[in-house]
Amino acid sequence: MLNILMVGNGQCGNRIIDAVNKQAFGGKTKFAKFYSKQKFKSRVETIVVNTAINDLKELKHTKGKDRIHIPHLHGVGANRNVGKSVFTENKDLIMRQIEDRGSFDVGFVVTSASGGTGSSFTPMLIRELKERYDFPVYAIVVLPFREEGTLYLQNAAFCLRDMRDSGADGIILADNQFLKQLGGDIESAYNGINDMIAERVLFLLDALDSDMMMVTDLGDFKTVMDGGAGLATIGFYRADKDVPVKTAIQKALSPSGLLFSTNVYDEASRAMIIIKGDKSYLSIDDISNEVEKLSTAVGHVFKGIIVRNGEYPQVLAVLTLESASELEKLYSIAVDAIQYEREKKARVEDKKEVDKAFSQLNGLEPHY
Ligand SMILES: Nc1nc2c(ncn2[C@@H]2O[C@H](COP(=O)(O)OP(=O)(O)OP(=O)(O)O)[C@@H](O)[C@H]2O)c(=O)[nH]1
Ligand SMILES: [Mg+2]
Repeated sequence: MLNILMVGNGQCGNRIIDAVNKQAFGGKTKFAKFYSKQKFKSRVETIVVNTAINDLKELKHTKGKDRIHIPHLHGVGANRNVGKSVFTENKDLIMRQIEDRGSFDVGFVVTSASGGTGSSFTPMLIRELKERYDFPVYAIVVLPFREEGTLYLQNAAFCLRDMRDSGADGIILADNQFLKQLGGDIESAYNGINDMIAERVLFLLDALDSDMMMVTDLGDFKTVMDGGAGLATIGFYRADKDVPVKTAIQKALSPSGLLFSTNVYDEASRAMIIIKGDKSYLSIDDISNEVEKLSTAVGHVFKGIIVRNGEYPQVLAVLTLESASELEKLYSIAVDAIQYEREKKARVEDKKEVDKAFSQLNGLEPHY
């Protein structure tokens, strides 16, 4: 049995953990968390942290004891500098909550890259965890819609750099912009994306702690995550009808299955593919052929197989990336955004001229 820590920071991180709890408690209603047990084989501790009380209140499937409110009522307004100092002031409170929950084999910390709270807390929290404990810690990071504005773009760029410097054992990317294809209004797009991430995380946890026909375990996961440039993403496909396993694997690796835009055959560096389903779908030859195609392009591919009687095939692919051209594009627009903000600040400094105009009134009173 594995001991797994999952922390979600800021609104986006909180909501994704809430989606994990929703699926883990099998929760159709918000009361499921009180009556049912999480459907994990592992011991999974979920914790959500936020500076905005309203973001925490809005959660439905996460127990009250798992919600940590850092006094700073309305968030930090996308200001990562404020976020960093609020984290430092409240570090002991957060670390105590984690310490109280015993020991862990692996940790995941979830956040958006572009807000203020989660994007500043997460690299600092990972650094603390790495200093105190020796379990691997992975970040799951959500990238912004590109049209969300200059502050979010610059935050995303600096957050990812801090994340790299934090000692995180890997960064799993999910991209709102790429996943926008799901359509719908913003609220349902968020929920759809959060559910996608939650479903993949739950599948991964199941696979790391399963008696598989052919085993992949935490050790393999670590090796996969060690490959590449410290960045990774996840692909997934769940068939809802009779689909050959070969097709299911291809779909998991195609853009419609991935959380981040990449051509896996060009950019992936190592991979782990886990196939779950009824025995009738698990032809070793078909699976091996498909996996071989990927390993020819990528190098090493771990494969795992889980038998689930009566289930259509499901495929999860964890892929570390050697390069990420989509991220390079994001950085180039982020640099423009940073320059834009800097120039604006300079212009505002000039506007201090306005103060000079007002100062002409010094010592004068209105006369009527
Ligand atoms: N996928 C997804 N993205 C979200 C969600 N909520 C917010 N985001 C994205 O997250 C970014 C904003 O970050 P938040 O997580 O809201 O910010 P925060 O960490 O709470 O920080 P502050 O509110 O600034 O204190 C934007 O890019 C949003 O598009 C969500 O539920 N799902
Ligand atoms: Mg917030």
